[in-house]
Order: sequence, then C-alpha cells, then structure tokens
Amino acid sequence: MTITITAFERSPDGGRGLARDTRVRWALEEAGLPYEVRTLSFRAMKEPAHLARNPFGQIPTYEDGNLTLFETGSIVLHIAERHEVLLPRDESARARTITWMFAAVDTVEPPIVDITILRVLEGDKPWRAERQPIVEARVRSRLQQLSTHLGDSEWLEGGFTAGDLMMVSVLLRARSSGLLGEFENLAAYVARGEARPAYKRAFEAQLATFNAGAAAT
Ligand code: GTB
Repeated sequence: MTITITAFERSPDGGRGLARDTRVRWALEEAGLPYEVRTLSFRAMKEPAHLARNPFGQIPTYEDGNLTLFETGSIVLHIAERHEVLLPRDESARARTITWMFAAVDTVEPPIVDITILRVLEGDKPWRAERQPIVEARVRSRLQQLSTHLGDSEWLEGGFTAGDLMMVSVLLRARSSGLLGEFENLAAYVARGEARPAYKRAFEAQLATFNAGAAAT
C-alpha cells in the first residue's frame, strides 16, 4: 500500500513550505517512505469525503491501507515509530523526543500562529496596532526560552529526532516576522534543519505541488 497524504491544491503560502504538509513530507523523506499526494481545494476540504479523513476539514491527512490519521503531531509520531533516527529506541530518549514534539505544537506554535492570524485575518481590524506588540512579545518570550535551552547544542536531544523536525517546522513560520532572526542560535538551528537532504526533498516536492496547482488555474 502506498502512503497518501493530502495537501493544498494551491497553498496560500505560495510554495514557501509553511503549510503543515511539509513537516509530514519531511518525516516521510527522513524515514525513506515513498508517498503520494492528493491535493484539495478549500471547498473539497470541507466536503464529506475529506471530513471522513479529518473531521475538522484540514490538511494534511495520512492514509496507509485501512489507517487514516490527521494532526501533524500524530502523523509524524506514527512515521517516526518506523525509523530509529526520528524516534530513538531507548525509552527515556524516546519519551524526551515525544516531549519536544508536544512542546513544538502545544507551547511554541500557538503564539507563532497568532502572528499570522493578526497579519492575515485581522490586518484591517482597529485593534491590530495595539495587539501586535503583545503577540510579538509572547513569541519573543518563547523563543528566548528555547534559545536559552538550546544554547550551543546542535539539536534538542543529542542527535536529530522528530522533536527537532517538529520544532524546526514550527520555527520556520516565525522567520518572516523577523523574530527568529533575533536569536542567532535558533536561526542557525533552523538552517541546520533546512540543510538536511530529506528537508530539501520535502521542500522541493511541496513546491512542485504548488507550481502544478498554479499552472492548472
Ligand atoms: N493541528 C492541525 C495539524 O497540526 O495538523 C492543524 C492543521 C491545519 O491548520 N491545517 C491548515 C488547514 O487545513 C493548513 S496548514 N487550513 C484550512 C482550514 O482550516 O480550512 C496551516 C497553514 C496555512 C497557511 C499557511 N501559509 O499560507 O503560510 C501556513 C500554514
């Protein structure tokens, strides 16, 4: 059975790899697992066929035979379980890796998403100017804490793991705000993630999907 994931037919990020299918593609590339992509329009994402895959009508999803998953944390964990590089076998190292995966999606990503919401969905609202420094301060605080923890280390827990894959993916979303660049070690950490051959393949694949969608419309 070939693994199938879903992705935007035409990602609103213009192919910059910021939509969440990129982290799933990256995990699949790290694990050496081939996959196919089912692209969806925004309308198709809310139709019954896709709601059966993800009740929230979002991408990405993951299908392998009879198994269908949604939520990138869960999908990446499932993939990581099949590859020791992503999820160490040692019990404590494995638990620490999973801890970092949760930290990425539950502690670091929400304030970063708030910046996008403010810019994209609330850009014309009267409260934007007042809210902007508040939202940025929350992100800066999280980045400072992460930066302090990372220090001069290459990765969060010794070698590269799925915890780094999720954290780098989340941090990439903060780059355009300029906040990531305030933390030299975090910017270098993200660059190390982007330099991995598996990330590069994932990035090129999502860009090819975007270009195909753009050419078709
Ligand atoms: N918690 C879920 C997960 O981790 O899988 C969140 C999934 C999610 O937010 N999916 C988004 C989606 O389907 C796409 S990735 N949105 C459509 C909808 O909800 O109707 C989020 C995203 C979208 C666009 C950009 N961008 O343009 O830069 C970046 C990230």
